[in-house]
Amino acid sequence: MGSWIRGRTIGRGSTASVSIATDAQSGDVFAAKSAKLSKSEFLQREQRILSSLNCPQIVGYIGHDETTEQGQTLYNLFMEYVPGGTLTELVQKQGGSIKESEIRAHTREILRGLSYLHSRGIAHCDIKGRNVLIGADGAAKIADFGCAKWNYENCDGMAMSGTPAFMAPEVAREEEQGIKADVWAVGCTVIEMITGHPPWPELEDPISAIYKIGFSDEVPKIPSSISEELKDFLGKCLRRDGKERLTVDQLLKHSFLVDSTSKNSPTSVLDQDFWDSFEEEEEMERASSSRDGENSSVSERMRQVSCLRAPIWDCEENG
Ligand code: 3AM
Repeated sequence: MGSWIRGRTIGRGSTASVSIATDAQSGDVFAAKSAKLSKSEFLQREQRILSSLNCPQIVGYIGHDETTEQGQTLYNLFMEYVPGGTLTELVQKQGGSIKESEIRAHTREILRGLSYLHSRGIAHCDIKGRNVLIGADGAAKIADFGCAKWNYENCDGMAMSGTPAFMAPEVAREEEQGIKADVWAVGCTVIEMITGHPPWPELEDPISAIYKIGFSDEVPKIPSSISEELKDFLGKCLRRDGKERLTVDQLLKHSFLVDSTSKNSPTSVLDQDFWDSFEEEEEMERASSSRDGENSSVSERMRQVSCLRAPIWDCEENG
């Protein structure tokens, strides 16, 4: 990477921030995600994963470097700049719900990106509206690989990560986090496109969310205002038993995505979005340094969760 100029910041987390950047020679615009070198372990992981990918439905990798700015050494990851904001913002701008034809298109794009990832043995582990960017052509691209994992990766000592409201039951129980959990999160993201909010709006905080998701026998409420095909599609993502969930390739053949006739546009608006943001990088750092071992009881797990997550609920997740 040659010389480049940092422009305005478009997102900020506790360890990484994203700015617009311009190539000094060509004038090309791209996005730079930067962290202090000493805190860049997760950004460097993201670089290793993103640099191995090339798919229109995944934010494009450009390169990386290190710079010294205001006396600090920074690690910078360069990506294509995706100008249309996040899927969450798109839904909010349209009043908290988008048409089924749009849900169909974006769900298809997300699943195509995931199909590419999963075929390479990679699970994203944090699919949600805020991690889906909208390109100049209106199509969705998956971003933020800060939590992604290779399936064969030994996860011992590596905390489960992601955003509570989008966590699959097996992730909430800290049993496993793989490609099946991405399918659950696709279901949650579809709920976000229908209602303008993550699933489980009735739960008041991340601890009760994790407890209910992990240890009850419930699934997120499926809005009644949607087409039968979309209800069926959601039902096939949101199976508590990961083995019963369809794969992304099976979902791509589901009648909701194949059938292009337009369906009713839902309007229900639910009222809670406190967990929309979540600082997973900091959480992963804290979690991996303070976990007590594999055989925690439920109450012990809840204690850990409350210790680990309480200080960061209010953080804006931008990492
Ligand atoms: O802070 P929010 O969630 O609104 O949209 C991304 C996110 O916005 C944006 O930076 C914020 C922190 O991740 N972002 C990330 N990567 C981007 C990219 N490649 C990007 N915006 C444009 N292009």
